[in-house]
Amino acid sequence: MLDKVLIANRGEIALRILRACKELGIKTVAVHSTADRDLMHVRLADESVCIGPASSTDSYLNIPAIISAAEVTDSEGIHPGYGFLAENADFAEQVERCGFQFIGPKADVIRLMGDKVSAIDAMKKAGVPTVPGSDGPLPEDDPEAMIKIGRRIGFPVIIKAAAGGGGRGMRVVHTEAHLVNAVQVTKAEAKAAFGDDTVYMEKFLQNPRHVEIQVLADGQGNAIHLGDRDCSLQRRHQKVLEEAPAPGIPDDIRQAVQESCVKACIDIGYRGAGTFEFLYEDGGFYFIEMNTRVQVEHPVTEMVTGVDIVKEQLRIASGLPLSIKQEDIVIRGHSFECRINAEDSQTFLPSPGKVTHFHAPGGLGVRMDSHLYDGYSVPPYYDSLIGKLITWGETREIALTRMRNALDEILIEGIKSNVALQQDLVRDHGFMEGGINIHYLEKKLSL
Ligand code: MV4
Repeated sequence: MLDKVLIANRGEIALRILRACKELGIKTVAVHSTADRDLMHVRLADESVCIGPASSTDSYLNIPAIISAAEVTDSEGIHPGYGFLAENADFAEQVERCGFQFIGPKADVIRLMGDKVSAIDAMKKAGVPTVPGSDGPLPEDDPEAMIKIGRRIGFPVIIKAAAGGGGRGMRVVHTEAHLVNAVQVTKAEAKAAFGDDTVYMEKFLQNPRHVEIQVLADGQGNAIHLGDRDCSLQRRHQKVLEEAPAPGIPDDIRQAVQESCVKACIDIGYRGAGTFEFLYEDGGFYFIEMNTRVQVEHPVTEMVTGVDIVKEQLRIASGLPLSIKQEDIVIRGHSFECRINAEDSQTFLPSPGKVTHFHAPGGLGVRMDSHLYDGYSVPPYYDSLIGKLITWGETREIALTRMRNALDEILIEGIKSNVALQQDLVRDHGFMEGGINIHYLEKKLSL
């Protein structure tokens, strides 16, 4: 097992990683910005190093500072969490070149999945179902060829930047007449945002759900899936409320796509925890992207499988084989996660400041992953996630009832939060029924 791990992140996920390390007897190093001295995991870590000023660019994205901190503390591994450098292939490469274990896949696999065109190509080859599309980058300066591809796919289509992902750098095109200009604009935006103007085309699915599949692979020939999650309830590409399993998907369709993901893990030589993102529409799964990191919503999968995903990441990075086999994975019950943000429930504007009082809900089937404590000040420099409230129940109804009650029990004083929005969502009849699509929340909010 790794002896000492540096946690290259902050907030709730840094605390989550610290807890997993402690359970495995791994020593911990917290790195933090000057604005984050008072973070809960910094207090609890065996050692801590200040790596720079408040701005993420100078601290949590500062590769030399993080690697130096690993060096001076004699850390063996680096856990990137999510966001920041988690899917930065250059970071993973430098970490390993400097002799540390990157807790995630190999740099070339991160790079392969970071380029959405090569990711889709690899998935097609592995038998993962993909969206009908251009099967590669769109040809340069060839309007004729472009229109031909558009006609074959059928309008509406969507133009996406190969270097994009997570909703950045895409544009929907409804008719042939707008295609060439839309491609030109998307390319220019992609060049400016990512330094790469490669774009590709897909059929635009109008009312899909966002369903993703969690996998674990040890890089020693073993790969398993931990079932699926539905993350359709989102606003501006920010997930708000997630659940596992995705409700109302036929067993045969679910099983086929899950097995295709496991095969893809073997084919690409995957190592670590990963997520296959799909659009699900009219009984069909369509791969769009793969995330090569632990995700914010991983707890709902942990609740229905009993598998500690972060501990598995640490085991895998230590060179150990997966601790569980596919046959051991049984999806039991149902789980929800409400993201708790320091923001105004109506305007969605961030609300940093001092938390004068915090009370986390509890009880059977209730979990709160949060770094908050009485007197903690939420800094204004980072994302506004201050916690995740997770519930489990034998049935979807019980898990949802527990969520309603837990949300009513939460106490966050001194700053604004989105608890009121979550309280509304868990009583929304469309959501309660299950199977809402990616447009549901934005439509509800515009009413
Ligand atoms: C799509 C799509 C419809 N058709 N691709 C947005 C985020 C990025 N991961 C992919 N996204 C989409 N790709 C095709 N071919 C609709 C979206 C999309 C979306 C996807 C998942 C969750 C929320 C979304 C909100 C708007 C658009």
